[in-house]
Amino acid sequence: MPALKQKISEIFNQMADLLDIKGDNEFRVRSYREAAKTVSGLSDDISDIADDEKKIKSLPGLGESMAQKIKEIAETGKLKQLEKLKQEVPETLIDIMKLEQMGPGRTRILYNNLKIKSIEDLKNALKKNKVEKLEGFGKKTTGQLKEEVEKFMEEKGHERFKLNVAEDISAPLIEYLKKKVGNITIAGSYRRNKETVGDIDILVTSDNPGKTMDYFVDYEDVAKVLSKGKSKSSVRLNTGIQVDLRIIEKRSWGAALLYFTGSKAHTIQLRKIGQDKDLKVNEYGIFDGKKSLASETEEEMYEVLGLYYIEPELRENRGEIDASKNHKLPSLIELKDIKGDLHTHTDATDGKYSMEDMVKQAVEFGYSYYAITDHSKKVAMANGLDEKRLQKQIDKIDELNKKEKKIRILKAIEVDILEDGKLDLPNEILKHLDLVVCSIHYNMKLSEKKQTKRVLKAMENPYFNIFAHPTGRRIQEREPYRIDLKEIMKEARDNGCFLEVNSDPNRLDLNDSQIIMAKDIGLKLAVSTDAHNLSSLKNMKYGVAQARRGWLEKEQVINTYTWKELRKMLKRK
Ligand code: DGT
Ligand code: CA
Ligand code: CA
Ligand code: ZN
Repeated sequence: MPALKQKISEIFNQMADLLDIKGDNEFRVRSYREAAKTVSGLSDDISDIADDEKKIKSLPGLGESMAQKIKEIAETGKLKQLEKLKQEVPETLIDIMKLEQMGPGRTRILYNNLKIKSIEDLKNALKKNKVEKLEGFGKKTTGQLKEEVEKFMEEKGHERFKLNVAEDISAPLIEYLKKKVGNITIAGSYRRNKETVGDIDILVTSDNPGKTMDYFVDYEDVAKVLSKGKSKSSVRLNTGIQVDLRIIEKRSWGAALLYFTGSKAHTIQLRKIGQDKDLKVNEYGIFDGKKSLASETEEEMYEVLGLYYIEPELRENRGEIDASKNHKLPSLIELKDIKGDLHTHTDATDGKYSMEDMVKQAVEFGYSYYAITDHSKKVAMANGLDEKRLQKQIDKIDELNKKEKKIRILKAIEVDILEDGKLDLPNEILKHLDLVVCSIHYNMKLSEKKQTKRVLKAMENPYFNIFAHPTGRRIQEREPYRIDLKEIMKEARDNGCFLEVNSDPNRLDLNDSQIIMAKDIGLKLAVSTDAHNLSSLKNMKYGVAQARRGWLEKEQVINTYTWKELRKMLKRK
Protein backbone atom coordinates (compact mmCIF):
# COMPACT_ATOMS: atom_id res chain seq x y z
CA MET A 1 0.00 0.00 0.00
CA PRO A 2 1.41 3.42 -0.87
CA ALA A 3 2.70 5.24 2.19
CA LEU A 4 0.12 8.01 2.50
CA LYS A 5 -2.87 5.71 2.26
CA GLN A 6 -1.36 3.47 4.86
CA LYS A 7 -0.54 6.36 7.15
CA ILE A 8 -4.05 7.79 6.98
CA SER A 9 -5.73 4.49 7.72
CA GLU A 10 -3.28 3.83 10.57
CA ILE A 11 -4.04 7.20 12.12
CA PHE A 12 -7.80 6.72 11.76
CA ASN A 13 -7.62 3.26 13.28
CA GLN A 14 -5.59 4.61 16.18
CA MET A 15 -8.18 7.35 16.69
CA ALA A 16 -10.90 4.71 16.77
CA ASP A 17 -8.98 2.47 19.18
CA LEU A 18 -8.15 5.23 21.61
CA LEU A 19 -11.63 6.74 21.53
CA ASP A 20 -12.99 3.28 22.13
CA ILE A 21 -10.78 2.75 25.16
CA LYS A 22 -11.72 6.18 26.40
CA GLY A 23 -15.38 5.19 26.19
CA ASP A 24 -16.28 7.80 23.64
CA ASN A 25 -19.43 7.81 21.53
CA GLU A 26 -19.65 4.55 19.60
CA PHE A 27 -20.78 6.22 16.39
CA ARG A 28 -17.75 8.42 16.42
CA VAL A 29 -15.54 5.39 16.92
CA ARG A 30 -17.23 3.62 14.05
CA SER A 31 -16.91 6.58 11.72
CA TYR A 32 -13.12 6.48 12.12
CA ARG A 33 -13.03 2.74 11.53
CA GLU A 34 -15.05 3.09 8.37
CA ALA A 35 -12.98 5.96 7.11
CA ALA A 36 -9.85 3.88 7.69
CA LYS A 37 -11.35 1.01 5.74
CA THR A 38 -12.41 3.23 2.85
CA VAL A 39 -8.99 4.84 2.55
CA SER A 40 -7.05 1.59 2.70
CA GLY A 41 -9.40 0.04 0.15
CA LEU A 42 -8.86 2.71 -2.49
CA SER A 43 -7.37 1.26 -5.62
CA ASP A 44 -5.28 4.35 -6.39
CA ASP A 45 -2.97 6.29 -4.18
CA ILE A 46 -4.62 9.09 -2.32
CA SER A 47 -1.90 11.74 -2.63
CA ASP A 48 -3.33 13.09 -5.88
CA ILE A 49 -6.74 13.81 -4.43
CA ALA A 50 -5.87 14.45 -0.77
CA ASP A 51 -6.39 18.19 -1.09
CA ASP A 52 -9.52 17.87 -3.21
CA GLU A 53 -12.27 17.96 -0.60
CA LYS A 54 -15.04 17.35 -3.10
CA LYS A 55 -13.54 14.17 -4.45
CA ILE A 56 -12.81 12.89 -0.96
CA LYS A 57 -16.32 13.60 0.23
CA SER A 58 -17.76 11.60 -2.63
CA LEU A 59 -16.12 8.45 -1.26
CA PRO A 60 -18.26 6.21 0.97
CA GLY A 61 -17.93 6.92 4.68
CA LEU A 62 -15.97 10.12 4.24
CA GLY A 63 -17.67 13.39 5.10
CA GLU A 64 -16.51 16.93 5.44
CA SER A 65 -14.62 16.45 8.67
CA MET A 66 -12.77 13.35 7.50
CA ALA A 67 -11.83 15.13 4.28
CA GLN A 68 -10.25 17.90 6.32
CA LYS A 69 -8.36 15.42 8.42
CA ILE A 70 -7.05 13.65 5.34
CA LYS A 71 -5.83 16.98 4.06
CA GLU A 72 -4.12 17.69 7.35
CA ILE A 73 -2.37 14.31 7.36
CA ALA A 74 -1.30 14.71 3.73
CA GLU A 75 0.21 18.10 4.53
CA THR A 76 1.76 17.53 7.93
CA GLY A 77 2.08 13.77 8.26
CA LYS A 78 0.13 14.00 11.51
CA LEU A 79 -3.30 14.57 12.98
CA LYS A 80 -3.30 17.09 15.81
CA GLN A 81 -6.40 15.56 17.32
CA LEU A 82 -4.68 12.21 17.64
CA GLU A 83 -1.64 13.76 19.28
CA LYS A 84 -3.96 15.39 21.80
CA LEU A 85 -5.88 12.20 22.40
CA LYS A 86 -2.64 10.35 23.09
CA GLN A 87 -1.97 12.74 25.99
CA GLU A 88 -5.21 11.57 27.51
CA VAL A 89 -5.16 7.89 26.58
CA PRO A 90 -1.69 6.32 26.24
CA GLU A 91 -1.32 4.68 22.84
CA THR A 92 0.41 1.67 24.39
CA LEU A 93 -3.04 0.68 25.66
CA ILE A 94 -3.88 -0.40 22.12
CA ASP A 95 -1.61 -3.45 22.46
CA ILE A 96 -3.48 -4.43 25.60
CA MET A 97 -6.87 -3.92 24.01
CA LYS A 98 -5.95 -6.28 21.19
CA LEU A 99 -5.14 -9.24 23.45
CA GLU A 100 -7.69 -11.97 23.02
CA GLN A 101 -9.35 -11.68 26.43
CA MET A 102 -9.38 -7.92 26.32
CA GLY A 103 -11.36 -5.25 24.57
CA PRO A 104 -11.86 -1.53 25.06
CA GLY A 105 -13.96 -1.86 28.22
CA ARG A 106 -11.62 -4.15 30.08
CA THR A 107 -8.62 -2.11 29.00
CA ARG A 108 -10.28 0.96 30.47
CA ILE A 109 -10.85 -0.86 33.75
CA LEU A 110 -7.17 -1.82 33.99
CA TYR A 111 -6.08 1.70 33.23
CA ASN A 112 -8.48 3.43 35.58
CA ASN A 113 -8.06 1.08 38.52
CA LEU A 114 -4.46 -0.09 38.31
CA LYS A 115 -2.89 2.57 36.05
CA ILE A 116 -1.84 -0.20 33.67
CA LYS A 117 -0.54 1.51 30.55
CA SER A 118 1.51 -1.12 28.78
CA ILE A 119 1.92 -4.86 28.36
CA GLU A 120 4.87 -4.62 30.76
CA ASP A 121 2.63 -3.03 33.41
CA LEU A 122 0.04 -5.71 32.82
CA LYS A 123 2.60 -8.46 33.19
CA ASN A 124 3.72 -7.07 36.55
CA ALA A 125 0.17 -6.64 37.80
CA LEU A 126 -0.67 -10.21 36.81
CA LYS A 127 2.38 -11.46 38.65
CA LYS A 128 1.24 -9.70 41.80
CA ASN A 129 -2.27 -11.12 41.40
CA LYS A 130 -3.75 -7.64 41.31
CA VAL A 131 -5.81 -8.17 38.20
CA GLU A 132 -7.98 -11.07 39.34
CA LYS A 133 -9.41 -8.90 42.11
CA LEU A 134 -10.97 -6.55 39.59
CA GLU A 135 -14.57 -6.87 38.55
CA GLY A 136 -14.95 -8.94 35.41
CA PHE A 137 -11.54 -10.56 35.65
CA GLY A 138 -11.89 -14.04 37.16
CA LYS A 139 -9.16 -16.55 37.84
CA LYS A 140 -9.77 -18.20 34.50
CA THR A 141 -9.49 -14.98 32.52
CA THR A 142 -6.34 -13.88 34.25
CA GLY A 143 -4.80 -17.30 33.66
CA GLN A 144 -5.45 -17.00 29.94
CA LEU A 145 -4.30 -13.42 30.00
CA LYS A 146 -0.96 -14.46 31.47
CA GLU A 147 -0.41 -16.82 28.55
CA GLU A 148 -1.41 -14.18 26.04
CA VAL A 149 0.99 -11.68 27.53
CA GLU A 150 3.81 -14.22 27.36
CA LYS A 151 3.02 -14.87 23.73
CA PHE A 152 2.87 -11.19 22.92
CA MET A 153 6.27 -10.66 24.46
CA GLU A 154 7.75 -13.55 22.52
CA GLU A 155 6.34 -12.41 19.24
CA LYS A 156 6.60 -8.70 19.00
CA GLY A 157 7.07 -7.19 22.38
CA HIS A 158 10.79 -7.06 21.82
CA GLU A 159 12.85 -4.07 21.02
CA ARG A 160 15.14 -3.77 18.06
CA PHE A 161 18.88 -3.88 18.65
CA LYS A 162 21.45 -1.44 17.36
CA LEU A 163 23.73 -2.95 14.74
CA ASN A 164 26.86 -2.77 16.89
CA VAL A 165 25.06 -4.40 19.82
CA ALA A 166 23.81 -7.19 17.56
CA GLU A 167 27.34 -7.61 16.28
CA ASP A 168 28.83 -7.86 19.76
CA ILE A 169 26.22 -10.41 20.77
CA SER A 170 26.45 -12.57 17.66
CA ALA A 171 30.23 -12.63 17.20
CA PRO A 172 30.92 -15.19 19.99
CA LEU A 173 27.91 -17.25 18.90
CA ILE A 174 29.26 -17.41 15.35
CA GLU A 175 32.68 -18.49 16.69
CA TYR A 176 30.93 -21.18 18.71
CA LEU A 177 28.86 -22.46 15.77
CA LYS A 178 31.77 -22.41 13.34
CA LYS A 179 33.25 -25.42 15.09
CA LYS A 180 30.37 -27.64 14.03
CA VAL A 181 29.10 -26.38 10.67
CA GLY A 182 30.20 -25.89 7.08
CA ASN A 183 29.14 -22.56 5.61
CA ILE A 184 27.91 -19.93 8.03
CA THR A 185 26.52 -16.44 7.41
CA ILE A 186 24.25 -14.00 9.16
CA ALA A 187 21.51 -12.99 6.71
CA GLY A 188 18.50 -10.69 7.30
CA SER A 189 18.67 -7.00 8.14
CA TYR A 190 22.03 -7.64 9.79
CA ARG A 191 23.61 -8.48 6.46
CA ARG A 192 21.93 -5.46 4.90
CA ASN A 193 23.66 -3.40 7.59
CA LYS A 194 20.48 -1.79 8.84
CA GLU A 195 21.04 0.54 11.77
CA THR A 196 18.90 -1.66 14.00
CA VAL A 197 17.97 -5.32 13.65
CA GLY A 198 14.92 -7.15 14.95
CA ASP A 199 16.63 -10.50 15.28
CA ILE A 200 19.62 -12.44 14.03
CA ASP A 201 19.10 -14.84 11.13
CA ILE A 202 21.89 -17.37 10.83
CA LEU A 203 22.24 -19.73 7.89
CA VAL A 204 24.54 -22.76 7.99
CA THR A 205 25.23 -25.95 6.12
CA SER A 206 25.69 -29.09 8.14
CA ASP A 207 26.39 -32.80 7.62
CA ASN A 208 24.47 -33.62 10.75
CA PRO A 209 21.47 -31.34 11.23
CA GLY A 210 20.22 -33.07 14.37
CA LYS A 211 23.53 -32.68 16.16
CA THR A 212 23.92 -29.09 14.96
CA MET A 213 20.56 -28.13 16.41
CA ASP A 214 21.39 -29.77 19.75
CA TYR A 215 24.67 -27.90 19.78
CA PHE A 216 22.94 -24.59 18.94
CA VAL A 217 20.35 -24.72 21.73
CA ASP A 218 23.13 -25.75 24.14
CA TYR A 219 24.92 -22.43 23.67
CA GLU A 220 25.63 -20.97 27.10
CA ASP A 221 23.98 -17.62 26.41
CA VAL A 222 20.60 -19.17 25.49
CA ALA A 223 17.87 -18.01 27.88
CA LYS A 224 15.01 -19.84 26.23
CA VAL A 225 14.47 -22.26 23.36
CA LEU A 226 11.52 -20.92 21.40
CA SER A 227 11.36 -23.73 18.85
CA LYS A 228 13.52 -26.60 17.73
CA GLY A 229 13.16 -28.41 14.45
CA LYS A 230 15.20 -30.24 11.84
CA SER A 231 15.85 -27.28 9.60
CA LYS A 232 15.00 -24.30 11.79
CA SER A 233 15.38 -23.49 15.47
CA SER A 234 14.87 -20.26 17.36
CA VAL A 235 16.25 -19.21 20.71
CA ARG A 236 16.22 -16.12 22.85
CA LEU A 237 19.56 -15.07 24.31
CA ASN A 238 19.99 -13.52 27.74
CA THR A 239 20.17 -10.06 26.19
CA GLY A 240 16.64 -10.58 24.88
CA ILE A 241 17.61 -10.87 21.23
CA GLN A 242 16.13 -13.71 19.18
CA VAL A 243 18.34 -15.88 17.00
CA ASP A 244 16.96 -18.03 14.20
CA LEU A 245 19.21 -20.78 12.90
CA ARG A 246 18.42 -22.38 9.56
CA ILE A 247 20.20 -25.37 8.11
CA ILE A 248 20.47 -25.07 4.35
CA GLU A 249 21.27 -27.66 1.70
CA LYS A 250 24.56 -26.81 0.11
CA ARG A 251 23.10 -26.82 -3.38
CA SER A 252 20.55 -24.14 -2.51
CA TRP A 253 22.88 -21.94 -0.47
CA GLY A 254 22.70 -18.96 -2.83
CA ALA A 255 18.92 -19.13 -3.14
CA ALA A 256 18.50 -19.29 0.64
CA LEU A 257 21.01 -16.54 1.23
CA LEU A 258 19.15 -14.32 -1.19
CA TYR A 259 15.75 -15.13 0.28
CA PHE A 260 16.71 -14.73 3.94
CA THR A 261 18.82 -11.64 3.40
CA GLY A 262 15.72 -9.91 2.12
CA SER A 263 14.46 -7.39 2.34
CA LYS A 264 11.11 -8.96 1.80
CA ALA A 265 10.21 -6.07 -0.51
CA HIS A 266 13.30 -6.78 -2.60
CA THR A 267 12.78 -10.52 -2.94
CA ILE A 268 9.11 -10.08 -3.77
CA GLN A 269 10.20 -7.98 -6.74
CA LEU A 270 12.63 -10.69 -7.78
CA ARG A 271 9.87 -13.26 -7.64
CA LYS A 272 7.77 -11.04 -9.93
CA ILE A 273 10.57 -10.78 -12.45
CA GLY A 274 10.73 -14.55 -12.37
CA GLN A 275 6.98 -14.85 -12.90
CA ASP A 276 7.20 -12.63 -15.98
CA LYS A 277 9.69 -15.13 -17.39
CA ASP A 278 7.52 -18.08 -16.30
CA LEU A 279 10.07 -19.04 -13.70
CA LYS A 280 9.54 -19.92 -10.07
CA VAL A 281 11.83 -18.14 -7.61
CA ASN A 282 11.99 -19.34 -4.01
CA GLU A 283 14.46 -20.09 -1.23
CA TYR A 284 15.54 -23.29 -3.03
CA GLY A 285 16.39 -21.82 -6.39
CA ILE A 286 14.99 -20.61 -9.68
CA PHE A 287 12.97 -23.24 -11.49
CA ASP A 288 11.67 -23.71 -14.98
CA GLY A 289 9.06 -26.31 -14.23
CA LYS A 290 11.05 -28.93 -12.35
CA LYS A 291 14.36 -27.91 -13.84
CA SER A 292 16.63 -25.87 -11.56
CA LEU A 293 18.33 -22.98 -13.37
CA ALA A 294 20.21 -21.50 -10.43
CA SER A 295 20.55 -22.08 -6.70
CA GLU A 296 24.13 -22.31 -5.52
CA THR A 297 25.22 -18.69 -5.53
CA GLU A 298 23.47 -15.33 -5.32
CA GLU A 299 25.36 -14.18 -8.40
CA GLU A 300 23.83 -16.89 -10.59
CA MET A 301 20.39 -16.23 -9.11
CA TYR A 302 20.58 -12.60 -10.21
CA GLU A 303 22.09 -13.55 -13.54
CA VAL A 304 19.26 -15.91 -14.49
CA LEU A 305 16.83 -13.08 -13.74
CA GLY A 306 18.77 -10.84 -16.11
CA LEU A 307 20.23 -8.73 -13.31
CA TYR A 308 23.67 -7.65 -12.17
CA TYR A 309 24.61 -8.61 -8.62
CA ILE A 310 23.04 -6.27 -6.06
CA GLU A 311 24.91 -5.57 -2.81
CA PRO A 312 22.91 -6.44 0.34
CA GLU A 313 22.84 -2.81 1.53
CA LEU A 314 20.87 -1.85 -1.57
CA ARG A 315 18.23 -4.56 -1.28
CA GLU A 316 15.41 -2.40 0.01
CA ASN A 317 13.33 -2.03 -3.14
CA ARG A 318 14.41 1.57 -3.53
CA GLY A 319 15.14 1.41 -7.24
CA GLU A 320 18.04 -1.04 -7.09
CA ILE A 321 16.35 -3.59 -9.32
CA ASP A 322 15.80 -1.17 -12.18
CA ALA A 323 19.32 0.17 -11.69
CA SER A 324 20.66 -3.36 -11.89
CA LYS A 325 18.65 -4.17 -15.00
CA ASN A 326 19.99 -1.05 -16.70
CA HIS A 327 23.54 -1.56 -15.52
CA LYS A 328 23.29 1.64 -13.47
CA LEU A 329 24.14 0.29 -10.02
CA PRO A 330 26.54 2.43 -8.03
CA SER A 331 29.98 1.05 -7.32
CA LEU A 332 29.64 1.36 -3.56
CA ILE A 333 32.25 2.92 -1.32
CA GLU A 334 34.30 0.51 0.79
CA LEU A 335 36.07 0.91 4.10
CA LYS A 336 39.45 0.70 2.41
CA ASP A 337 38.63 3.80 0.34
CA ILE A 338 38.69 5.97 3.46
CA LYS A 339 41.92 7.97 3.67
CA GLY A 340 41.36 9.75 6.96
CA ASP A 341 39.05 10.64 9.82
CA LEU A 342 37.72 14.19 9.91
CA HIS A 343 36.00 14.29 13.32
CA THR A 344 37.80 13.08 16.46
CA HIS A 345 38.37 14.21 20.04
CA THR A 346 41.24 14.09 22.52
CA ASP A 347 41.60 14.47 26.26
CA ALA A 348 42.02 18.21 25.75
CA THR A 349 38.20 18.16 25.89
CA ASP A 350 35.98 15.15 26.52
CA GLY A 351 38.04 12.53 24.69
CA LYS A 352 39.64 9.81 26.75
CA TYR A 353 43.08 9.63 25.08
CA SER A 354 45.90 11.97 24.23
CA MET A 355 46.43 13.31 20.74
CA GLU A 356 49.54 11.13 20.45
CA ASP A 357 47.61 7.94 21.31
CA MET A 358 44.80 8.72 18.87
CA VAL A 359 47.22 9.56 16.07
CA LYS A 360 49.16 6.36 16.66
CA GLN A 361 46.00 4.34 16.13
CA ALA A 362 45.20 6.33 12.99
CA VAL A 363 48.64 5.51 11.62
CA GLU A 364 47.95 1.84 12.28
CA PHE A 365 44.77 2.11 10.22
CA GLY A 366 46.92 3.38 7.36
CA TYR A 367 45.20 6.77 7.21
CA SER A 368 47.06 9.50 5.41
CA TYR A 369 45.45 12.35 7.35
CA TYR A 370 43.65 12.74 10.64
CA ALA A 371 41.77 15.74 12.01
CA ILE A 372 41.74 16.71 15.68
CA THR A 373 38.36 18.33 16.27
CA ASP A 374 37.92 19.03 19.95
CA HIS A 375 34.91 20.95 21.23
CA SER A 376 34.72 24.73 21.44
CA LYS A 377 34.15 26.69 24.66
CA LYS A 378 30.36 26.73 24.51
CA VAL A 379 30.42 23.04 25.39
CA ALA A 380 31.64 23.81 28.90
CA MET A 381 30.63 20.39 30.17
CA ALA A 382 33.23 18.90 27.84
CA ASN A 383 35.81 21.51 28.81
CA GLY A 384 35.57 23.09 25.33
CA LEU A 385 38.53 25.04 23.95
CA ASP A 386 38.73 28.82 24.04
CA GLU A 387 41.01 30.71 21.64
CA LYS A 388 44.03 30.42 23.86
CA ARG A 389 43.79 26.71 24.37
CA LEU A 390 43.02 26.14 20.69
CA GLN A 391 46.13 28.16 19.78
CA LYS A 392 48.14 25.91 22.07
CA GLN A 393 46.69 22.85 20.35
CA ILE A 394 47.55 24.32 16.94
CA ASP A 395 51.16 24.80 18.03
CA LYS A 396 51.29 21.29 19.36
CA ILE A 397 50.01 19.84 16.08
CA ASP A 398 52.60 21.85 14.15
CA GLU A 399 55.29 20.30 16.32
CA LEU A 400 53.87 16.81 15.98
CA ASN A 401 53.59 17.16 12.19
CA LYS A 402 57.31 17.91 12.00
CA LYS A 403 58.08 14.56 13.61
CA GLU A 404 55.26 12.48 12.13
CA LYS A 405 56.08 11.39 8.60
CA LYS A 406 53.41 8.76 8.04
CA ILE A 407 50.32 10.86 8.55
CA ARG A 408 49.27 14.49 8.33
CA ILE A 409 47.50 15.74 11.43
CA LEU A 410 44.93 18.34 10.51
CA LYS A 411 44.42 21.37 12.72
CA ALA A 412 40.71 21.49 13.25
CA ILE A 413 37.84 22.12 15.66
CA GLU A 414 34.28 21.06 16.27
CA VAL A 415 32.86 24.51 16.79
CA ASP A 416 29.37 25.05 18.15
CA ILE A 417 26.80 26.84 16.05
CA LEU A 418 25.27 29.34 18.45
CA GLU A 419 21.57 30.04 18.53
CA ASP A 420 21.93 33.15 16.35
CA GLY A 421 23.92 31.28 13.71
CA LYS A 422 27.31 32.67 14.76
CA LEU A 423 30.19 30.29 15.40
CA ASP A 424 31.47 29.88 18.93
CA LEU A 425 35.02 31.05 18.07
CA PRO A 426 36.17 34.12 16.09
CA ASN A 427 37.40 33.90 12.50
CA GLU A 428 40.81 35.20 13.61
CA ILE A 429 41.51 31.81 15.07
CA LEU A 430 39.43 29.69 12.67
CA LYS A 431 41.49 30.97 9.76
CA HIS A 432 44.55 29.18 11.11
CA LEU A 433 42.83 25.81 10.89
CA ASP A 434 42.86 23.22 8.10
CA LEU A 435 39.26 22.26 8.75
CA VAL A 436 36.25 23.59 10.65
CA VAL A 437 33.57 21.10 11.65
CA CYS A 438 30.40 22.81 12.89
CA SER A 439 27.64 21.35 14.99
CA ILE A 440 24.72 21.97 17.28
CA HIS A 441 24.72 20.89 20.91
CA TYR A 442 22.33 23.43 22.43
CA ASN A 443 18.93 24.89 21.59
CA MET A 444 17.79 21.78 19.80
CA LYS A 445 14.12 22.57 20.24
CA LEU A 446 13.86 25.58 17.93
CA SER A 447 11.14 25.63 15.29
CA GLU A 448 12.11 24.13 11.94
CA LYS A 449 12.29 27.58 10.42
CA LYS A 450 14.58 28.97 13.11
CA GLN A 451 16.79 25.90 13.24
CA THR A 452 17.21 25.94 9.46
CA LYS A 453 17.98 29.65 9.42
CA ARG A 454 20.51 29.20 12.19
CA VAL A 455 22.51 26.69 10.14
CA LEU A 456 22.16 28.61 6.87
CA LYS A 457 23.48 31.67 8.65
CA ALA A 458 26.41 29.71 10.03
CA MET A 459 27.26 28.42 6.57
CA GLU A 460 27.72 32.02 5.42
CA ASN A 461 30.88 32.04 7.51
CA PRO A 462 33.68 31.37 5.01
CA TYR A 463 35.43 29.00 7.42
CA PHE A 464 32.46 26.65 7.81
CA ASN A 465 33.40 23.31 6.21
CA ILE A 466 31.40 20.37 7.52
CA PHE A 467 28.06 20.27 9.31
CA ALA A 468 28.42 17.41 11.77
CA HIS A 469 25.68 15.05 12.96
CA PRO A 470 23.20 17.21 11.05
CA THR A 471 19.95 16.09 12.69
CA GLY A 472 21.16 15.48 16.24
CA ARG A 473 19.19 12.27 16.57
CA ARG A 474 20.34 9.44 18.77
CA ILE A 475 18.94 6.09 17.72
CA GLN A 476 16.15 4.96 20.06
CA GLU A 477 17.01 7.83 22.42
CA ARG A 478 16.54 11.23 20.92
CA GLU A 479 14.43 12.42 18.01
CA PRO A 480 16.14 14.49 15.32
CA TYR A 481 15.67 18.21 15.73
CA ARG A 482 13.36 19.88 13.31
CA ILE A 483 15.34 21.19 10.37
CA ASP A 484 14.89 21.53 6.61
CA LEU A 485 17.68 19.25 5.48
CA LYS A 486 16.95 19.63 1.80
CA GLU A 487 17.35 23.38 1.96
CA ILE A 488 20.56 23.03 3.95
CA MET A 489 21.96 20.44 1.55
CA LYS A 490 21.32 22.67 -1.45
CA GLU A 491 22.96 25.66 0.23
CA ALA A 492 25.89 23.51 1.29
CA ARG A 493 26.35 22.26 -2.27
CA ASP A 494 26.21 25.78 -3.71
CA ASN A 495 28.59 27.21 -1.12
CA GLY A 496 31.21 24.48 -1.02
CA CYS A 497 30.24 23.10 2.39
CA PHE A 498 29.68 19.47 3.30
CA LEU A 499 27.53 17.41 5.62
CA GLU A 500 28.66 14.56 7.80
CA VAL A 501 27.68 10.95 8.07
CA ASN A 502 28.47 10.40 11.73
CA SER A 503 29.62 6.80 12.15
CA ASP A 504 28.78 6.44 15.82
CA PRO A 505 26.37 3.46 15.83
CA ASN A 506 24.18 5.37 18.29
CA ARG A 507 23.88 8.27 15.87
CA LEU A 508 24.34 7.26 12.21
CA ASP A 509 23.44 10.80 11.31
CA LEU A 510 22.72 11.35 8.38
CA ASN A 511 20.69 8.18 7.97
CA ASP A 512 20.39 6.15 4.78
CA SER A 513 17.51 7.97 3.12
CA GLN A 514 19.01 11.35 3.98
CA ILE A 515 22.24 10.22 2.34
CA ILE A 516 20.29 9.31 -0.78
CA MET A 517 18.81 12.80 -0.67
CA ALA A 518 22.29 14.34 -0.52
CA LYS A 519 23.41 12.23 -3.44
CA ASP A 520 20.42 13.29 -5.51
CA ILE A 521 21.14 16.92 -4.69
CA GLY A 522 24.76 16.49 -5.73
CA LEU A 523 26.23 17.22 -2.32
CA LYS A 524 29.38 15.43 -1.17
CA LEU A 525 29.59 14.09 2.37
CA ALA A 526 32.24 13.29 4.96
CA VAL A 527 32.12 9.96 6.77
CA SER A 528 33.66 10.48 10.21
CA THR A 529 33.74 8.68 13.54
CA ASP A 530 33.45 11.48 16.12
CA ALA A 531 35.63 9.15 18.18
CA HIS A 532 36.17 9.99 21.83
CA ASN A 533 38.43 7.01 22.46
CA LEU A 534 40.64 4.54 20.65
CA SER A 535 38.11 1.80 20.10
CA SER A 536 35.47 4.10 18.62
CA LEU A 537 37.89 5.01 15.85
CA LYS A 538 36.84 1.60 14.49
CA ASN A 539 33.27 2.81 14.09
CA MET A 540 34.19 4.05 10.62
CA LYS A 541 32.80 0.77 9.28
CA TYR A 542 29.29 1.68 10.46
CA GLY A 543 29.45 5.05 8.73
CA VAL A 544 30.66 3.41 5.56
CA ALA A 545 27.87 0.80 5.84
CA GLN A 546 25.32 3.59 6.19
CA ALA A 547 26.90 5.38 3.21
CA ARG A 548 26.54 2.17 1.21
CA ARG A 549 22.88 1.97 2.20
CA GLY A 550 22.71 5.53 0.88
CA TRP A 551 24.08 4.41 -2.52
CA LEU A 552 27.32 6.38 -2.16
CA GLU A 553 30.37 5.82 -4.31
CA LYS A 554 33.76 6.90 -3.06
CA GLU A 555 33.73 9.98 -5.29
CA GLN A 556 30.88 11.35 -3.20
CA VAL A 557 32.79 11.04 0.07
CA ILE A 558 35.38 13.74 0.67
CA ASN A 559 37.66 11.74 2.93
CA THR A 560 38.41 9.25 0.17
CA TYR A 561 40.40 11.95 -1.63
CA THR A 562 44.09 12.66 -1.05
CA TRP A 563 44.92 15.53 1.29
CA LYS A 564 46.08 17.57 -1.69
CA GLU A 565 42.68 17.18 -3.33
CA LEU A 566 40.74 17.55 -0.11
CA ARG A 567 42.56 20.74 0.82
CA LYS A 568 41.35 22.31 -2.39
CA MET A 569 37.81 21.14 -1.75
CA LEU A 570 37.84 22.73 1.68
CA LYS A 571 38.89 26.14 0.34
CA ARG A 572 35.70 28.21 0.14
CA LYS A 573 35.36 30.83 -2.57
P1 DGT B 1 14.37 -7.46 11.09
O1 DGT B 1 14.71 -8.79 11.66
O2 DGT B 1 13.05 -6.95 11.52
O3 DGT B 1 15.44 -6.44 11.33
O4 DGT B 1 14.27 -7.58 9.49
P2 DGT B 1 14.67 -8.79 8.54
O5 DGT B 1 14.73 -8.23 7.17
O6 DGT B 1 15.89 -9.47 9.03
O7 DGT B 1 13.40 -9.72 8.60
P3 DGT B 1 13.13 -11.16 9.25
O8 DGT B 1 14.09 -11.49 10.32
O9 DGT B 1 11.69 -11.17 9.61
O10 DGT B 1 13.30 -12.14 8.04
C1 DGT B 1 14.57 -12.35 7.46
C2 DGT B 1 14.44 -12.35 5.99
O11 DGT B 1 13.68 -13.49 5.59
C3 DGT B 1 13.71 -11.16 5.40
O12 DGT B 1 14.54 -10.07 5.16
C4 DGT B 1 13.17 -11.76 4.12
C5 DGT B 1 12.90 -13.18 4.47
N1 DGT B 1 11.47 -13.36 4.78
C6 DGT B 1 10.92 -13.58 5.99
N2 DGT B 1 9.59 -13.72 5.88
C7 DGT B 1 9.29 -13.57 4.59
C8 DGT B 1 8.09 -13.61 3.82
O13 DGT B 1 6.98 -13.79 4.34
N3 DGT B 1 8.20 -13.42 2.48
C9 DGT B 1 9.42 -13.20 1.88
N4 DGT B 1 9.48 -12.98 0.57
N5 DGT B 1 10.56 -13.15 2.57
C10 DGT B 1 10.50 -13.35 3.89
CA1 CA C 1 16.09 -10.48 11.06
CA1 CA D 1 14.17 -13.68 11.64
ZN1 ZN E 1 32.25 15.54 18.08
